[in-house]
Amino acid sequence: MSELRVPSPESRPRRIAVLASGRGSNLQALIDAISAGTLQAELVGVFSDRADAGALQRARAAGIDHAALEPKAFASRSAFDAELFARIDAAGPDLIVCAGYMRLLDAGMVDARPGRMVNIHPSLLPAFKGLRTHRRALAAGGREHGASVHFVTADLDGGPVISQARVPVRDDDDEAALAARVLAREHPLLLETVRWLVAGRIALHEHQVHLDGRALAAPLQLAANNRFA
Ligand code: NHR
Ligand code: GAR
Repeated sequence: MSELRVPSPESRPRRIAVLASGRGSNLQALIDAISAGTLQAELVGVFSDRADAGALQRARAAGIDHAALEPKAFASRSAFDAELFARIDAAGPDLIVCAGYMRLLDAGMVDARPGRMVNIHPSLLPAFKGLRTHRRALAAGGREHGASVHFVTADLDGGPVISQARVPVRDDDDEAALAARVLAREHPLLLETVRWLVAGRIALHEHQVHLDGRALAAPLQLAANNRFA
């Protein structure tokens, strides 16, 4: 058993790096909360595998360091990730947030940063790991869908789940309508989860999520008032 402790203020994850491949609305939610003073953190870099990612434009507009790496310029996935993490490490983040990052990450790089990387995934994990989650949720015919924030481990979308937000699936939903309903809950879910990480209240110990030093029995659930119930 490792000793559980509340992190000292110095070890709290104040410096955040974001990985994003797409439009960057989750990144924007972080930017807006920091500038509104409702998230005590600093964005130290935004990194992408796509030079045309909207997330990079949002970083530029907010004055945040940003970089795109071109996968085709690297001989292998591990060479790409070695350069990516060299750039990330140079920014000195305490916490790395994957927000719509669409590329598998090297297991060794992830394992070397236990408890320091989180991902927001558009499903109620462990349901619908991987891609095209909204389409698959509709095809499965369930009445509920949502989003999860989990610690990133080498096990794709299989790391310990920290928190979830649920939405109903409606009879007339298509993929776009369902994705939009989930996305509207992703932003407050990501913000509240990052707030608790920054406050040092959530941590990963021995492959389990701990809240205030105790193992969580089930993921935190985001309520309608955007607080954890
Ligand atoms: N890497 C590791 N090691 N572990 C995780 O849990 C990860 C990860 C990298 C990304 C995000 C994840 C998601 O939220 C994520 C979690 C990409 C793929 C994928 O298959 C799957 C899951 C996720 C991200 N990517 C294809 C690939 O070959 C490319 C697909 C495309 O470009 O359209 O990298 O869903
Ligand atoms: C979000 O819905 C996020 O959950 C999802 O991509 C979208 C990114 O939106 N992530 C994945 O599918 C990871 N494979 P954004 O760029 O506007 O934040």
